[in-house]
Formats: sequence, structure tokens, C-alpha cells
Amino acid sequence: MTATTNRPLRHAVIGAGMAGILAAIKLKQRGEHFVVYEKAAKIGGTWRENRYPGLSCDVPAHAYTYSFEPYPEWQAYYATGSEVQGYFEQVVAKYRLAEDIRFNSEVSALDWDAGTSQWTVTLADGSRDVFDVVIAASGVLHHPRLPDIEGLNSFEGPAFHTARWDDTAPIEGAKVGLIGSGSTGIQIVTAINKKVDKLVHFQRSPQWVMPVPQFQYTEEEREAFRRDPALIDAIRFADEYIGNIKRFTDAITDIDGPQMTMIEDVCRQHFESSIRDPELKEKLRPNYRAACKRLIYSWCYYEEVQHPAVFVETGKVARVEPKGVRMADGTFHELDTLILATGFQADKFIRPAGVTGENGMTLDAFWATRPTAHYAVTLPHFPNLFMLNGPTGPVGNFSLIDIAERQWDYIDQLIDLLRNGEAASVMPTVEAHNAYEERRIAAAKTTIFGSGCTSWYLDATGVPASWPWSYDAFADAMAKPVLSEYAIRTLVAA
Ligand code: NA7
Repeated sequence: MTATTNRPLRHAVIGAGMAGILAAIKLKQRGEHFVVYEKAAKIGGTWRENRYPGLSCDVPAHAYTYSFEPYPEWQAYYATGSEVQGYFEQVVAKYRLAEDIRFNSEVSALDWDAGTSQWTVTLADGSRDVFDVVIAASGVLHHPRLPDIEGLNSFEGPAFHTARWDDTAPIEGAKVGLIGSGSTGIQIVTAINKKVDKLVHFQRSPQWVMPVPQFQYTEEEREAFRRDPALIDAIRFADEYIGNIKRFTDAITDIDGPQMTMIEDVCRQHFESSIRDPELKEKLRPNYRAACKRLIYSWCYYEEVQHPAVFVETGKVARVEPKGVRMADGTFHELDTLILATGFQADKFIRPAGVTGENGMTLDAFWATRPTAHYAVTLPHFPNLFMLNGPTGPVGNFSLIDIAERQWDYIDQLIDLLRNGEAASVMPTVEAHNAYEERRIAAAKTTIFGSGCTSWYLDATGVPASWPWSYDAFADAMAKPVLSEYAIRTLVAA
């Protein structure tokens, strides 16, 4: 499909995080009209909201970049969160996107008008505008999930979710409680263990840990990257890295195959050879298969958790009291600060914005059982609405930038139908989408994510909410939309 751009379109992009910035660059390069609505005062999405100590991106830095914007300045193989935020800020500056972003502008409603084939976008302040296309790039992990623990509000010291980090909270020389042992909780352990007087890590489930290398790039290496971008490509497109991604997705989908056996062996050996104290070892021994929950990629967790200031508490929390946490067996942990690394409501996506599509269909109604989108990108009943990193997309230990770029290629081809005047609106048919979901759900149940653990990868019914096939299958699906799966309304008919 080649666009002749004979119909000027107005695009609304929701969110100025990694995916929204991508959409904005692509639309700007085409010279099309677009507005990016961002609820906060800054760009960056999850990298803006998360500032906790130890935050790093668990995808190698040179692979966590836009394919068209390599970055010679990365300080280390795995970048810190603030460096990643800095990367996105300099990309936004380079493409002069600030002028296209409306900050402090939360979208509260999207309403489809079948008569004009347009979306009305309503902001929280009541203002409205009308667009032909909406790109929902509102992220996945940004609505904190607070634990339902009795007495949480009674705690006298600072108690806060990791995505709402309190810089004034006592950490240095303090007694700190940390609830949650996902990627966030584990990174925090490694960052504050040597600063605190005591760190009580309340761990409901232990984690499998994949040992990974971490090293700093020297100034000489960065200078070489600046002079010769091929050196960066040699890292990010290396067979070793790309091969690892493919092997990882193969492992997720072929859970008794050789790739998964290899992952399990590496994690088990790392565990067996790293923990010295037998009691701690039993506390940290997972009772589910490696990669069922998102694997922890760490170069230092097992060492850092053995620091004498850290106590891993695996008992049942009874309640939070004004001065600390009371366990079900009566044990009391006196604390100055309580950190909640309890994850995110991963099923919200663009919500709580109210989205109303054709014939009054709402997103809440369409997603009553589980959030879903056709090939993770488009939705029946909601024409000209496209999602980046939407539900049922690939998740795992790889770069979501790559995923979003491939999704953009798919979306762009559908928007071409609108640009070149072939269509007034485009959305998947209910039949095509239902067939996709049926196949996806059947396959998802057989992936490692469905092998018997809890995680944010599962939907409310316990089915993995992700892409259940290989990386290559995803790349193939995104290369070209199957137009017979789409209801394409022409301008005349509209
Ligand atoms: P995760 O991975 O969802 O982890 C949340 C952790 O919090 C996990 O260990 C949970 O235990 C624990 N949790 C949640 N609620 C409670 C209660 N009520 N009591 C005790 N423990 C609880 O979130 P993260 O922020 O670590 O990481 C999210 C993603 O961000 C990560 O995967 C990367 O993609 C980046 P559970 O395992 O449910 O027993």
C-alpha cells in the first residue's frame, strides 16, 4: 500500500512515553497534523514515573533504543532509569516534539461519531477536539497496585508505592520495610541494602534470577560509537542478542523444548551456587518454573540479598501498625519507612478514559472479560483507534521499543487506507477478532506464563494476556495487515 496522502488527516496520540514519542516522530516525518496528549508535565511515561533507587532497564541499553536513533552515550550495558529518561528527552528535543505535545492534558473520553467517521477527544478540563485517527500509546504499567493489607494507612512513617518515590523518606541508617519481590523490589534490595540499618524484605513469592553481565562502557568506547554507528549496530543487531530474543520466545512457547531447559538450567545453577545460608536458600527457592513470572535479570541480587542488613521475611503479614508490620505469628518488625513494590494494574491500558465506539459500544463493555485487541493493535467496534503496546502483545525479557516499532509499521499501513482515500474508517471484524482471540487463548494457556504461578502477565481469568507465539510469527503478522480481516468503510458509504 502506498499512500498518496490525498486526504489530510488529524491524529491524536495519547501518551508521550516511549510509544507515543515513536508515533509522534513518524507522523511528524510525514508532515501530518497530530497532537500528543500527555497527562503529566513531562515526557517519559514509565521512565518518568519510576525513580526508585536501583532502577535500571533489564534490556541491554543499545537494544532499548529506537532503531533509527542509536545512542552512543550509554554509560553501561544495562542503563539506569534516569539515563533511559534522558535518552527519550534528547530524542524529543532532536525532533522538536515539545511543540506538538500538550502537557498536563489527561484524556478523559473518546467518542466515535459514525456520521463523520471521527473521534471526539475530551480532556479532563472539559475541552474537546476532533480527530480522524486516535493512537493509544498510554502504556501498560502505570496505575500502581496497592496491597490490600489491614492498617496500611495507620503507618506513622512514610509508606509509598515505588512509582511514587518519596525522596524525603528515611533510608540511610533507617529500618526499612519493602513489600514485593518483582523486578522492582529486587532492584531496590540491591540498591539500598548497604545504606539501611535494616531492610526487611517481605517476600510473598521468591523469584528465578537469570545472571546477566553488567559492565560500564569507557569514554574511548563511546567515542568509537559516536564515530562509527556500525559498532552500535554490531551490539544491538548482533546474532547473539537477536538470537537470544528468538530463543527466549521459543522457550516461552515450547515449554518442554531445549531452549526452556537451558533457561531453567542456568537459573537453577545460579541459584544453587550463589546462596550460602541454607535457611535463606530455602526462602529464595521458587516452587514454579523459571520464566513463569517475568524473569529477574540481575548481575548482583543473590550477592546483595546476603548482606547482613537484609532479612527476607516469608511469613504471612497480618497487618500494618503505626510503628511497623505485624506478622501472623505475632512477630513485629519495627520500621521507619515502608516501600510498596507491589506492581501495577496491568489491565487498564487507556482506561480510566471512557471510550465509546460504534453503536454505543464502550471499552469497559468490550473488555468485560479481559482486555483484548486484534493482533494487539486494533479493536472491533472502535474504528480508526490503534494501540501501541496494547493488550495481547508480546511481553517478556526483550525490548518493547522493537515491538512498538513493528506495531507502528502495521498501523501505518492501515492508516494509509485513510490517507489515500480508500477508506473513511477501518477496524477488524468481530468474526476475525474472535477467531484470533480463540487461537490466542488456546495457545496462551500452553505458554510458560500459564504453567502455574501468579503474575501480571495473567488476565483476571488466569489466562496469559500476551502474544503466545514466536517472535518471528509476531514479526510476520506485523509486516502486513490481512485486509480481509477488516471492515473497511469507504468515504462514499460513510
Ligand atoms: P510485579 O512484577 O507485579 O511484582 C509485584 C510484587 O509484589 C510481587 O512480588 C507480588 O507477589 C508482590 N505483592 C503484590 N501484592 C502483594 C501483597 N498484597 N502482599 C505481598 N506481596 C504482594 O511488579 P514490579 O513493579 O516488580 O514489576 C513490574 C514490571 O515492571 C516488571 O515485570 C518489569 O516489566 C518492569 P506475588 O508474586 O504476587 O506473590
